[in-house]
Amino acid sequence: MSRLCRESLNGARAPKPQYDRENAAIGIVHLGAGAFFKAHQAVYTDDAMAKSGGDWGICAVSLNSTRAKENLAPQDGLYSLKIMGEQPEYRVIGAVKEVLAGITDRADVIVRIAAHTTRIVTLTITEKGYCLEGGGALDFSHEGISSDLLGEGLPVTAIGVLTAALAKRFSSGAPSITIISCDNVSENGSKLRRAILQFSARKDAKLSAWIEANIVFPNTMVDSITPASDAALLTDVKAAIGLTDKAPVHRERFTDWVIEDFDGPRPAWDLAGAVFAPDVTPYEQTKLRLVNAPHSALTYLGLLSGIETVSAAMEDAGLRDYFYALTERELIASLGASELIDFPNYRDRIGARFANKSIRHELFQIATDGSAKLPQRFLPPLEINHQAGRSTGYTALAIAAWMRYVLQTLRAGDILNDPLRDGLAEIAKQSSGESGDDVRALLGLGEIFPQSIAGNEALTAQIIGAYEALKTGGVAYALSGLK
Ligand code: CS2
Repeated sequence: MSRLCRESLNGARAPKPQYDRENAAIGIVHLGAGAFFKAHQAVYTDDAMAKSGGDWGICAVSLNSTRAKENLAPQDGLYSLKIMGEQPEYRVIGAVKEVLAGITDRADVIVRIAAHTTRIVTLTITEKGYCLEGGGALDFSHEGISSDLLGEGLPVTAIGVLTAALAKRFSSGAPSITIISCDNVSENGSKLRRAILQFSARKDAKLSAWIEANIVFPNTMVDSITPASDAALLTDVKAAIGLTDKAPVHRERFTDWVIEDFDGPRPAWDLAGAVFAPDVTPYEQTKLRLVNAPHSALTYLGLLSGIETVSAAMEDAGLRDYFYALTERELIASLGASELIDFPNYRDRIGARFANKSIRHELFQIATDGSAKLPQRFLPPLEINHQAGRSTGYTALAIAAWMRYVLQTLRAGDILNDPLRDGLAEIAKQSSGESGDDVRALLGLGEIFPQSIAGNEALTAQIIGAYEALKTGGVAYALSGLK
């Protein structure tokens, strides 16, 4: 069977790009060419070009792997999107016009971002890609950051690559560019801006002042459940569109994108359903607390119960009740009042999205990089509720479940994908295994837990209690202890 590509596109049995793809020039560079980008921002851009054209082709870059390029370049950037549901739908997305791999094409990536025709950079580099320390500032002790600062050879981190490209734009008098973080990090744009300003200040004070005055980093909220692509998806897509596609993605039908409004050229993303808002904070906080936090909580409790997917976790009566109680008593409670968002209704929609059996969303996937996700997801509600004298036991159990999962996995010699893996493995080896020792050792990781939590005896005792309950009686027992 032929492979999906420019020549075979007409024969695809699925809706195709509805714009003059051949003549749409590249106006966007995206860092982090993974499934989420392909299922979310690239689809909005595809729709925006279909509605109102424009030179908004995307150069998709994966900084640390060559896989996206290997799979997408032979397809001329084309790939299929499957919308999961009882009646799945397929379409071919054409917004990606060029694919680069940081490992082999680093100089080209910098040139592409610096090109005068590039007006937007978007990023999905995951939490750890920002190289931030616990307080949200740039971590200068990060290996990649310190080597990028030394400046021998081309930069390896996203922060280094962006700064190098901005330096070129500065010296060549390129028009303004907007840099849009699309990761699940609270105040993602502000944090990226701060990291780039801190980094560039150490390189070149004039460059840093120019970035500060000229480059905008809007905050955003992104949402759409996108399970990793698997072999079954490749088979489905082949049967549906009649062509081989080695780079398809699948996601739920629901999708959401709120972008802090900015001056500057952009695709008609609003016509594609995105919302430009003066302040993204309420949307972003609600999403992190009511989608991502319960996602991670169900993940660790689910994995400890031998459950594999989010929908299976929602079928377990104990975990389903826990989802509703955690969100109601602690996560919604921590958000305060809102005139913009109806929290219970929002939460109920999340409950339905999580329970959707047409989506096989592996808990193992969500467990990836737990140490970088946990501070975004669990710590703000824990602290806010603790200070307000409200319930914290449900969130404390989620943290204890992460601890238990991490140490159990490492002690069993199983795979743990985490940027702090080495430090965590050291704790797994050194700690006595007694609940108080395990929990205190993990709370001592300053990259994750601020002193306000690690040094708080009441919260520490609560997490130790939950950890002990998980250890001695398992998940059902720990859940039964929640009041
Ligand atoms: C998930 C997210 O893997 C994870 O950590 O919580 O990817 C989640 O599916 C998306 O943010 C939903 O928009």
